[in-house]
Amino acid sequence: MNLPKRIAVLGLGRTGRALVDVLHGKAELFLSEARTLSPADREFLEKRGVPFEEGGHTAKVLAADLIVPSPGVPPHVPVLQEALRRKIPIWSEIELAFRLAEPKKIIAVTGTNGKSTTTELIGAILREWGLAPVVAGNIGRPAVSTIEEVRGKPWVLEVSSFQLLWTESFRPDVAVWLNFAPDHLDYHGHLAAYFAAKAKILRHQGEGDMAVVGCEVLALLSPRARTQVIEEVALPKGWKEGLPSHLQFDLQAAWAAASSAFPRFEPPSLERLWPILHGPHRLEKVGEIRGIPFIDDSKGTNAHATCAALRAIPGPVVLILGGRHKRGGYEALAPLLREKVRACVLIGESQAFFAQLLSSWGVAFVYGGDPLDALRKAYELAQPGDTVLLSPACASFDQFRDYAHRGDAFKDAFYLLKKEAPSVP
Ligand code: UMA
Repeated sequence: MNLPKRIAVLGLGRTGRALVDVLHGKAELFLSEARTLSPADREFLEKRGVPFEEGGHTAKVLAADLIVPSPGVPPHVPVLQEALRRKIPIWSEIELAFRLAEPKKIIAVTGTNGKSTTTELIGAILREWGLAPVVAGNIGRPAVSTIEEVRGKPWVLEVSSFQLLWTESFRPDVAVWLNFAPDHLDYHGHLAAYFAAKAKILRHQGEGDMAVVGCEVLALLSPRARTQVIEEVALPKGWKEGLPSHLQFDLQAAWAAASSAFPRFEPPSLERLWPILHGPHRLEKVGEIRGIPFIDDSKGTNAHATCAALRAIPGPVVLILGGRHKRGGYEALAPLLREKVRACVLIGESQAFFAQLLSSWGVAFVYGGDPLDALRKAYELAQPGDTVLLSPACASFDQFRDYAHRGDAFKDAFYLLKKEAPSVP
């Protein structure tokens, strides 16, 4: 593919850096960043001879033939709106990577909940088959930084709605769309826009491709590709025994995707996938204090995920909730909170938002401070037979680098609380 002559990259996070690394010397680059750059950022750009602006996106961006915004740049920023008006092409890094790479096959995974686990499971199954897959995308490694590595190999990509939004030809051989529930309304503006962005994972597929979709997605659209419904996928013999029900769905999706992309392989032993199924920050049991289990579900960044976590826990729950909320979609939590949650401990910048919601639902709550304070309060509220659950239904960026950082901070706090527990009333 011939690259456009002048490319403007918005944002210098993981995606921006990967784009600069891959594109410098191949196009005239311009980097535009909303925050003030650190000395290390400046050095990074200067070393590569890339001109830049910081502290905001100005009209300089509009001199480009192509704009590649980082996923975190919302579509309503004025410079993108103006670029749309002027018909300057805007591609996500996924679209660009798709056009540049020559993989053997692409399996892409999206969904409101469970996409990282499913992506990792697919990667692990393909690895067991000796296919040397390259796993990238929203999972943490920009796709564009893997275009050399993936030549002739399977590409397993986690793709978010932010990345799908600015695609115009992205066509995976196998598209997995797990589920759909309100999320990221702060970014997309409204539910239909979030849905439309996600739907782009299926948009360019044809009859020769495969769509692996959950029931709730199929209820909303009919894929053009051959379709497998995740809930109907039969797991290989022996995989179901001892498998907690909340993990079954992701495994069904992963098996359907892997086996339809590469049909002639025998299923690996489930034990090989165990470390992923029991990975950190998703319903991970951290420990117990005087018989009260503490569960880290920091991956629960939206109401849909928190509902799944609450359903997976048998008894009453003290729930640690809050962070950067997504402006809506929380109504789904109301029945489960009323039924299962003894009280919530509210954390992060959304305390007032949830205080209002929970009051209107008649759910008890207290305010928590830092992780140790929040855990202390949760522990004080918990009664024998209860579980303390961190499943915040919110993004972590108000206080933490990401959900893993949040989960780790709470784990550290758990060990401190355990030390002081004898003196906790
Ligand atoms: N920035 C601007 N202008 C803006 C907004 C942000 O210049 O209007 C700048 C910020 O100042 C910052 C940079 O953009 O310097 C950050 O870009 P980014 O937020 O896109 O972050 P990256 O480091 O590039 O990480 C992104 C994804 N982040 C988001 O979607 C918010 C990562 O997903 C992904 O792993 C990475 O690309 C590699 O593909 C994270 C995520 O939270 C894990 N994803 C959401 C989710 O899973 O729910 C979608």
